[in-house]
Amino acid sequence: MDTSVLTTREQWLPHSQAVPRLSGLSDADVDELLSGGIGGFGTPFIVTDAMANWSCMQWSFDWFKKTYGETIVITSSSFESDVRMRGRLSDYIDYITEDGDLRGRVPRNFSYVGTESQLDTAGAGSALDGPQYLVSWDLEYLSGIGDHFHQPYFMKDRNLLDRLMPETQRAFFNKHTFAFIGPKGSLSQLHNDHDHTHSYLAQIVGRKKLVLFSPAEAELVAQVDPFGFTVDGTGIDPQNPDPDRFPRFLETTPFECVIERGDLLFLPSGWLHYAYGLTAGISVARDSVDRWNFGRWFQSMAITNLPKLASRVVQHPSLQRDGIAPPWADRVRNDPYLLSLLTSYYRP
Ligand SMILES: O=C(O)CCC(=O)C(=O)O
Ligand SMILES: [Fe+2]
Repeated sequence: MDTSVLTTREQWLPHSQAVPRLSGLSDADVDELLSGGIGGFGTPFIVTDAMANWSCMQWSFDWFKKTYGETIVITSSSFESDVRMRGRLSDYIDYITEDGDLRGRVPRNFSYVGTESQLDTAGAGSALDGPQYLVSWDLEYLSGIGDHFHQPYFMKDRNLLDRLMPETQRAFFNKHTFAFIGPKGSLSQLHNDHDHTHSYLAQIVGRKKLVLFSPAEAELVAQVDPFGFTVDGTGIDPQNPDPDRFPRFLETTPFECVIERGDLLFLPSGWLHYAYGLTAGISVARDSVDRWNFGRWFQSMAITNLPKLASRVVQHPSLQRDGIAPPWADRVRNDPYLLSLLTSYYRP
């Protein structure tokens, strides 16, 4: 394994470490990286020799415009925002490649999703706080595009999800095969991903800054639910940490990095991440499960997702319309009794 450490003066937090930049990873290296680290939750790492032969390296803003320009996309100021906008990808690409500060500006020909009254309750201001971001763009319905990027060489034979049939994957699992296309200043607030999968974020165009925290330190930098997931919008802002809300913040060991074209950042299961576009950019993400996160992933499937699934069912418009679901069914996701019952089966 070749190692080199990023030397960057773009460090935001006084006590952070650089994410190691690695290449030529062996199976034993990966076992070490995913099993040790802070609290036994592994160590994040950047791999510099994973993407060279992937055809997504040919992607550019122009290519997306030419190939999928007419596709309708939904954008928001971050994935926590309830206020969304929709319009054509080609108009969105024009918007993110404009010069200047995009805060408060929206793409040409885009319209709000939902009604005016929804906008009022969600607070239209939140849509305009940051630039519009095509975040977690699910590529499943764009035929063939997902074939442009893969499990990296060091995960190929370890990913247990690959052993399951594609049909099974689609039916039962949350998806995590996404593209992120955003402008300078695109923001994903501090969070960790669903289902305790490992995941990678691979940079194709542009530069992106990330700040990472181990799940072992999650409670020092965010509100965390009984299953170890961050509550949306409660995390620390690494660009402006608030010592009143996070008095023990300096006890943590944050990691910081900048990823650029050809860098693949690997995030072990549960690691908290904050992502900020230093330039307009394109990234892709895919998830994985191996022996080091299988237990936590399985618990997510078997326990955490039950109330989520149940509430999706009862919120389905056809049941709502006919008044079939009883009023309590709507609350199942947040029901304290159900939650305590489920958490009693949960072993972090
Ligand atoms: O790139 C971003 O803005 C966020 C990426 C992310 O949250 C993920 O890949 O899970
Ligand atoms: Fe994420």
